[in-house]
Amino acid sequence: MEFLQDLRKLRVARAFGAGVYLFALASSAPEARAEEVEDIEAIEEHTASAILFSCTDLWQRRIGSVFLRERPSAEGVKLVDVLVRVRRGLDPGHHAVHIHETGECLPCSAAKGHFDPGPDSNSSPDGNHPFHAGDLINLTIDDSGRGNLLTVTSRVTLSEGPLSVFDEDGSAFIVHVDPDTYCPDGEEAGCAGGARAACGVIRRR
Ligand SMILES: [Cu+2]
Repeated sequence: MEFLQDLRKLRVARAFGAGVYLFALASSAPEARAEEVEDIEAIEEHTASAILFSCTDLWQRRIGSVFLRERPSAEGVKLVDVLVRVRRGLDPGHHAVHIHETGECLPCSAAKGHFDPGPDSNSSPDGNHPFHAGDLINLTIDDSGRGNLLTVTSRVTLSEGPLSVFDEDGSAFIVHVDPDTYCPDGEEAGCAGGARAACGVIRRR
């Protein structure tokens, strides 16, 4: 849950301004303070978020949010932590979650297929699943209508490069009405989660 702690630090820094945050750290050792500030700079550098809006509600109400943070693994591989939080608007159970190829949610179909850059790109949701770069795992919603998904992917990056979600037309998060079966028998209509329940354009923080 280090990601959640970092997220909290970032929120504190944003809410009170870096100056106040540094003042609050005044009682800690100077090395610790320097480390905290470096942490925040690193977090600020490659973080992104998306506000999830309902695709099924006429008013397109906000139902949750997504936070993303890129960090290097011990071997220097770019990893992206993904935290999806939903507070309302979805039925209890499993829901497919993917990064879709276009940063547009009006309407939700404008997010197009699954994010899958590269020479053999195939963004067809059911046709090339679960092999897309933007494929993630199911989000589980409990009986109170809430759910959190914390996962990690090395298939996309927030920093520049061939796998960056910030390509020419951006990218969007989609949560689907149905579970992701991960299409074990190849292409089958709806195996990647069916209709779209929520959409959020990914933006740099
Ligand atoms: Cu999808």
